[in-house]
Amino acid sequence: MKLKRLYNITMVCRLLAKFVALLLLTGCQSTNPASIYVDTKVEHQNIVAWGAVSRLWEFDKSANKFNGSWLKNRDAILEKLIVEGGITQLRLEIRSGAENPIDYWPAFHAGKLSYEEFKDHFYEKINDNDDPLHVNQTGFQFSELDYRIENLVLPAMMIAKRHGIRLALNLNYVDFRWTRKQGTLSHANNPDEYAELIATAFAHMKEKYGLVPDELEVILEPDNTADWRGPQIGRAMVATAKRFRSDRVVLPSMIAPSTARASLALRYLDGIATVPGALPLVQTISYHRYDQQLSENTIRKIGERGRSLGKQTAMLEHVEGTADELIEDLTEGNVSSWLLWAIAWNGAKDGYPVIVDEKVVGSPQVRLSTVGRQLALVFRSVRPGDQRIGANASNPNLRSAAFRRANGTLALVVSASHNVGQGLFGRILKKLGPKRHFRLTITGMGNRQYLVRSVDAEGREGSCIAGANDLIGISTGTVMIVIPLPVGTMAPACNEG
Ligand SMILES: [Ca+2]
Ligand SMILES: [Ca+2]
Repeated sequence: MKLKRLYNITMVCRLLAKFVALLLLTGCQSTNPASIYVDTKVEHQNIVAWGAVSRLWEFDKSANKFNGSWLKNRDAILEKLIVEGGITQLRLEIRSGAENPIDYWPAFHAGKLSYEEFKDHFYEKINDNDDPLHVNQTGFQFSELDYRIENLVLPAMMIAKRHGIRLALNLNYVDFRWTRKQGTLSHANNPDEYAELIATAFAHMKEKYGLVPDELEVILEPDNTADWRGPQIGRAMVATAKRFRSDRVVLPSMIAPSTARASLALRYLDGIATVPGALPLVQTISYHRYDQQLSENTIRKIGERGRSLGKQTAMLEHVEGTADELIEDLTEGNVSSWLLWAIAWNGAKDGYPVIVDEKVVGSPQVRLSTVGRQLALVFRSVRPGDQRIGANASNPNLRSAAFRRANGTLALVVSASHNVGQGLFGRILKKLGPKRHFRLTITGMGNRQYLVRSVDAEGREGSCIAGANDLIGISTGTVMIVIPLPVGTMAPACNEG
């Protein structure tokens, strides 16, 4: 009882503190201009990829069946995602149930199997035979993988190529514990069997499409699986490296541990490190952002570990991700790659960068959502190979990240956040909290003029020109990018003096 009372008091105090924070947010208007200093002498990570997952709304959960209605708008969606949205990599998933003598995809695709019935077999693993070194081709099913390659990956690569963009590919193994049927084989506890499945999938993709994934994300969200923990991941990586070597196949970059909760990533990495030879195989330390309460400290520690081990880091999934989070991951987590999750939805949906609007029959509108446009400011201006450099903001509500780009020019990303903490209350405050208006000056980028492009919380786009010492305005929820002014650019001056 006493404990409960104490808990209640703590909760009341917390709520009061948040109420005070809200009052402060309401009452305070920033009067003193903030400043952001770009430090070109400080050099950080190189960018590797901005990603999305190769899926649309083929799994129609509400109608409980396959839905191919996105196919007619597919090219417009992919063009929007890659050319306007700035995506440079697709994640292609292979589920553990691909090792199964029965191919359930054709029946689901033909409408003869419901989504729920199909889903039952997602992670139903049945061994092809009792020898991981001898592949029984009839024991592996790649028809769903082929469908995604033919209908999403290859068309996306063609569109990207047409625009001079190289689209990278990440193959990601998935083995969730959510479904009832788990089969009779554990890839987690039989590393050579895992290696056989991955090697067989790679060989299949190479042979049928000439496609070689750039990266292997070893296991998606091991904390959401029955058997995958750090040591299992480590053993699977060592077995895969050995298998690829003996098959004389080039080993892709390996990414792990991709925990759903960022706060578990380093514990899983420690588990991987207990397996001899495993840690050197981890090229990128990855995490997702599905923690109930996620502190900046958690992200910072991942960044620090990456630095101390000389490895890249990556934030590879958060459906509700924002540009503000992206900047936190880039600066605190030092990430080289970042992924929201979805591509598009038939109508507006939180977290989906592309919206397909079919309200006008026969004339579908395909456009970027607000979050899609805010992220695109970063994704299109900062490309793979570009390097993050130093940037410091004098106000903690202004997040910033600066980059030196391939052509030698700089780019500075700024986001104005409520900075009201994490959790449900923080999210509500971020959504409903009153707007604050900041004024800022930028120094360190050189003494010249800049183009300032912005997308505010409501999705309104702005574009103006600022000199090195001019005051620039930014409101909470707005993301902006500051780049050297291309010659001949026409835009109004940023008048905030
Ligand atoms: Ca097998
Ligand atoms: Ca076998």
